[in-house]
Order: sequence, then structure tokens, then C-alpha cells
Amino acid sequence: MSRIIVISNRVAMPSNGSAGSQGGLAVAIAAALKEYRGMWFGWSGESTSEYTGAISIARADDVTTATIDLEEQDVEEYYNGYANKTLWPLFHYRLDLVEFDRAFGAGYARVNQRFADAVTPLIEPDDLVWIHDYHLIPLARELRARGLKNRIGFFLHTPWPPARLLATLPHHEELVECLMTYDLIGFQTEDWLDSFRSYIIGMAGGSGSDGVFSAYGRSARAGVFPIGIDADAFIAAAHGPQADAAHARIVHSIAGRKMIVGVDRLDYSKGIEDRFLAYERFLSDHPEWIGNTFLLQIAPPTRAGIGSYQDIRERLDAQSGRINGAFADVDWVPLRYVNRAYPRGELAGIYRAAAAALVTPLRDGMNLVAKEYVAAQDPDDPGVLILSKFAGAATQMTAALLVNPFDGHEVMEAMHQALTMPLAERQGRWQELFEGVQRDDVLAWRECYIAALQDTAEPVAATA
Ligand code: ADQ
Repeated sequence: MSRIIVISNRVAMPSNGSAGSQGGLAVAIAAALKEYRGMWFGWSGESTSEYTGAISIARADDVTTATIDLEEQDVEEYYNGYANKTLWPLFHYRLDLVEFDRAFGAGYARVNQRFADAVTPLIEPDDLVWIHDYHLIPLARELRARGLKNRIGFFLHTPWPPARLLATLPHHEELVECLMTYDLIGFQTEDWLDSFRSYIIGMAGGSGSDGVFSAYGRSARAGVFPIGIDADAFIAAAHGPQADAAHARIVHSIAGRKMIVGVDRLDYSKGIEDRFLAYERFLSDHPEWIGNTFLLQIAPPTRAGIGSYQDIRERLDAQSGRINGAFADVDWVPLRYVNRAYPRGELAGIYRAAAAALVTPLRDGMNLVAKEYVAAQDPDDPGVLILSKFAGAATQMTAALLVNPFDGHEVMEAMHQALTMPLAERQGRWQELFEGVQRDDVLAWRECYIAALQDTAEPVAATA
């Protein structure tokens, strides 16, 4: 069996994330790597005044990791800059927040070259190379330039934007040309694959059918591989002592009311502002719930060095203060807004105690919180998932209450419906969701992707 070399921007093992605060990507990759011999390569998260290229190798949880430190300028231009001020907002349809800067583009190219220089000597001829996410789109081209003949796959955890949006990015052709150097390009949903196809056909003058795309003189396969959670591990965590303790603690503080929960990285794509507005409207239009429900929003800050993240944090602070000021009473607070991360088990206990979950991103590649919430529920008394139509997860989780997160009225009515839903309907919807979460888990995702990457051993027929 070939080894797998996973390459992503950050390397973060679940066991050393003090409170389990790393994003879905890290959790999913760690679970996927456990069973394979192989290695996870990426940035350590540390910065130095000068780049050395030194590689630190470590082994934890049966996974070997290899990391490099980046230069402060790299962090600013590549990570904070091109990745998170340019591509992230663009890929989440937020043109208003996109910043273009030539220095960002140069930093992005430089760090991808540094990654390639550092990782190339660690790769053996039979290894499968699996590169993750928007930070590293040019990496396959860099590896090929260094003579690597291995099969190289790419998986995009975020949405892929519609062609007309992507066309606003200076040098967008080069980005897509880089993508075409992979053997296999994986997307979370058909929607993102469709956007890619329409760019290849409409803007690159290429062709694409039956999963084989041709453009810029190259052919690559592309397909849909919806990511899941490590369902068995999460279900076990949800019934472990840490979850039980967190559950008992929160049930005590719920005091017979119905809790609605939201758990998101503090990111503008997650729709937390619109969610707060919808909740405020819910309290105004359904005053029978005043004193009888509350919203627990858990949102640990991320990317705090970026202005748009500081702005949203300030706005959420103001909104939560306003809602509590307007509706709170001496013995009841309508909104508990918490900016910290929790360990997995505790999070599972909190999910289990919630009568409903609000997962309402404005745009999301998949969204693993929706799946975690379902996995953690008590089958005898399951809560109700309210899910944005614009999360990739909505294509699989059709038994949730699907809402348009921009339509506050619809979200508000879904809250009322969730909190009043009869037990039989809750159980029916939950059963269907739970089966999907268990079946389409992270292991199924890994197997599907790796099998498809191995299949690319057969050269694709040139079709253009
Ligand atoms: P993210 O944008 O990070 O992931 P998501 O899929 O929701 O989004 O994963 C978040 C993860 O962080 C979950 O596992 C959640 O439990 C955890 N988390 C959030 N808040 C937490 C807290 N307060 N304490 C502890 N843990 C917390 C990106 C894409 C998604 C895609 C994933 C995986 O943006 O669309 O689903 O990658 O592909």
C-alpha cells in the first residue's frame, strides 16, 4: 500500500489542540491519516524573523508530522494576505471584503515554493500526495517543477466561486492553470464542481465531461467528495464522561428552558450577525418564548490579525449587548455569547443538551458542526437542526429544517418550528440525518478520495 503524504497549511493534531479549537480540516485530516503510514506536512504556526527551511519531525497519535516555520513576512503576505484577505472572502462570495495586493500574490508564490523545496526530499516514488485547500493551489506545479512524478491530488474544503466572481481576481487564469496540474481535484459538492466546469468551458476555452477536464494543454480529473466527521469517535465522545459532565452542568443552568445552540469559528462567512438579528426578531415576534428559551452562541476568535475579523467581532459584541440589554431580566439572559473553544467531549455534551442548533452560514464548503450536532443527539429526545441552504452540508442533510440565512423571517419561523416540533417528527428527521452522518463519515470520504486518486494511474485521454 502506498504511503500518503498530506500537505496542508497548518498541521494540528487533535491531542495537542488544548481545547480542540482547530478547524474542521485539521480534525478531518488527523482522522484520515491514522490508518495510513504516511506523513502530514505543513506550517508549524510559528514565525521567525528569517526563513531557515529547517524541518521538525514529530510523531503523535500514530501520525508523523513534518513542519516548517515561516518568516513573519510570509505570514503577513501569504497567510493573512493572499489566503485570508484575498482567496477566503472571494471563495465565500464576499467581494466587498476582498483585498488585492501584489505583495500578497508574491508571498503566496514564495511560500508555495518554500513548501515544495522542504517537502520534496521527504517524498518517496510510490507515495500518493494529497494537498489541501486554497492556501496551496500552486503547490503541485512547484512539485512537478522539482521533478516529482507521483500522483498528486487536491481537495478544496471551501466553495469554488462562480466563474464571474473568480474573474475579478487578478491572474485568475494562473490559479486555474495551477489547479490543472493536479491528477485529481476534489470539491465538497456538485455546486462547486459546476462552478469549476463553467470556468473551464466558458473562460478557459476548455472542456469537461464525465469528470475529465481539459484546458491550458492539460487534462485532470475532478469530482465531488463530501467530507464527513469521524462519526464513531464523536458518538463515543458524546457518551463519555467529559460529555456527561458538560451535559449535566448545562442542563442545570438551562433550568427547564429550551436551549438553541450555535457553534462556529468567529468568521463572517458563518452568518452569526444575521443569526443574532433573526433571534432578536424571534423574541419580538414570539414573545411567548421570552424567559423560556435562550441562544448559546460559542464562537472562538480566529484570524485575529485581519481587520475584517476584528470588525465582525466588534459588531457581534455590540449586537449581543443590545439584545441582552433589550430583553434580559434579573433571572434570565436571552443570549449567552462565549468567545472560547471547548474540548470535543464538552462540545458534544453541550450539543446534546440543545433543543435546536442554528447552523446558518451565508456560504460554507461543507460545515461539520451540523454533522457533529446530529451525532451527539439523544435518540429518545433528539434536537432539531436548522441548517443554511448555502452550506455544502445541505445537499446531504435534507431532513434538517433548511433555511435561507439572509431571510430573517424564515430563520425566525424555523426556530419556532424547531422548539415546538412533536417528538415523533424530531425522531424521524433525526434518524434520517444520523444514518447519513454515520454512513458518509470522514473514513468514507478518505476511502473515496484515495481510491479515485489511485485510479488516476490510468492516464486521462486528452479531450480538448
Ligand atoms: P471550518 O470553516 O473551520 O472548516 P466547520 O466545518 O464548521 O468549519 O468546522 C469547524 C470545526 O471547529 C468543527 O469540528 C467544530 O467542532 C470546531 N469548533 C468550532 N467552534 C468550536 C469551539 N468553540 N470549541 C471547539 N471546537 C470548535 C473548513 C470549511 C468547512 C468544511 C471544513 C472541513 O470552511 O466548510 O466543512 O473545512 O472540510
